[in-house]
Amino acid sequence: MTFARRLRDAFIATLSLTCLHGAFVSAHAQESHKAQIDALRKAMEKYNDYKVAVRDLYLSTVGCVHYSGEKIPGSMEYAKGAMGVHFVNLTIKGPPDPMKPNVLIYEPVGRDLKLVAVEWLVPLTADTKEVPSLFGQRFMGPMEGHEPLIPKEFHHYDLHAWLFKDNPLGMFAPTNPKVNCKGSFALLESPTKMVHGPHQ
Ligand SMILES: [Cu+2]
Repeated sequence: MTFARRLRDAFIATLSLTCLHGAFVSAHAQESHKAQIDALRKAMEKYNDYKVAVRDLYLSTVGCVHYSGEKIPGSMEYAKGAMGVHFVNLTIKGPPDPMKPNVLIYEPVGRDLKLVAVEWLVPLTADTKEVPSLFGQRFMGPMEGHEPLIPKEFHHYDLHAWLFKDNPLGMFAPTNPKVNCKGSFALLESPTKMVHGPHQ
């Protein structure tokens, strides 16, 4: 075997070991995210009764938010679908806690509300150095507040997790085409404007 060939083989062996290591690390990360998501789902189950949520200071913003799927330059891209009724807890502060989302999302079903997702809403401040992330998912944004329920000046990042209803667009997609706002006080929102944040 020539030296060049040995060198090449050694290089390939190192490369494949590195790739294997990378795959192992990401599989491991996914496993631990899965365990964490399962624990979160268990902890949030009690909020399927929205009265329990209200008593814990998750307060309803009333409107069931949905998007038409229309794309507007400079605005967030939301696939056609609903984001549901948001219950926001303003007493939860600080960096996003994977076990304590500050928003619960309900789907109106008949005269009831069913818990379908949770969300982390993180304000953009002068101290924000990087895009927040949880479970290996980067938050969306920064964007303006979602008018008319949240003032435009509330620049923020957010991440949704559809823990209790399958989302064909993915567990962390912002809208869910399987959720609907029929029969409730519905708000058709046009996508929020994107704003500038730290370098991404
Ligand atoms: Cu948002």
